[in-house]
Amino acid sequence: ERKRIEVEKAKALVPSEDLLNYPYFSVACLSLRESILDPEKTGIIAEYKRASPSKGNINSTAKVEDVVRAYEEAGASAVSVLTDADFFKGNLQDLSKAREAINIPILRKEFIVDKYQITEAKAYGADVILLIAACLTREEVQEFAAYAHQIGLNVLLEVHNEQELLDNLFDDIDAIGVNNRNLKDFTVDLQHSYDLLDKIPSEYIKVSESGISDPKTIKALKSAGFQSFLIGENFMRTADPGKAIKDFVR
Ligand code: IGP
Repeated sequence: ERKRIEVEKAKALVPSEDLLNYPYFSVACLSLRESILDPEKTGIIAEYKRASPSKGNINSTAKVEDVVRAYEEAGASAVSVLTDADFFKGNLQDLSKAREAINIPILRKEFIVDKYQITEAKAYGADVILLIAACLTREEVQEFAAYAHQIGLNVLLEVHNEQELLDNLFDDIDAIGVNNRNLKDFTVDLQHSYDLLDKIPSEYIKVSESGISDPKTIKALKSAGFQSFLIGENFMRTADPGKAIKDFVR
């Protein structure tokens, strides 16, 4: 896979022992659970996303530090920063820029296939990593989640169907996100969230991901039992994503 080649190149450039000496590596992470359950906040995980494979360019001008600051001001519980370059035009510097700008948890949104990327996430200032069940074996999910916890990171597991969910209910997972978007054909259906909701054990924070474009949808998801909502494109496709989230939560 292209991601594995990319990771081998990164390792050759910066060995993982070096990442352990990066300043952010020794900074304690913020708790995703606490921030999502904070009644002063909205439960929204707001995403900084320049482009996507399904939509192409979404926003190539808004600066990461400005956008995440506005997200925080509007009451986002956390922000998500894409670091994948090929599909999403993101990078690791965006993660560090976000870290300098805000004080709420930051999710490194990435296709994680190697422990090295978890060390890297922490070294560049992330508080949370994403593990996508569809990209990993259950042994990998278990091992990666344990390692993330060991170095202080929070873990969000992403699932798209019941099998992926039931296969991966490990202790070292903090939150479970149901991706409403099918990663193979990019179709979006909120019904995935409703179908899986009751199968998520209560100890996990429940997140509904993708395709949310309306405050009414959040209301409905919330009363059904979701505590958190991952939203990117709806904010990023406007000229001013910071204004978009403020209008959305008003
Ligand atoms: C955000 P949207 O439809 O609001 O832009 O979706 C987020 O859920 C989406 O970017 C996402 C994603 C992913 C991206 C969910 N899972 C995995 C890359 C990889």
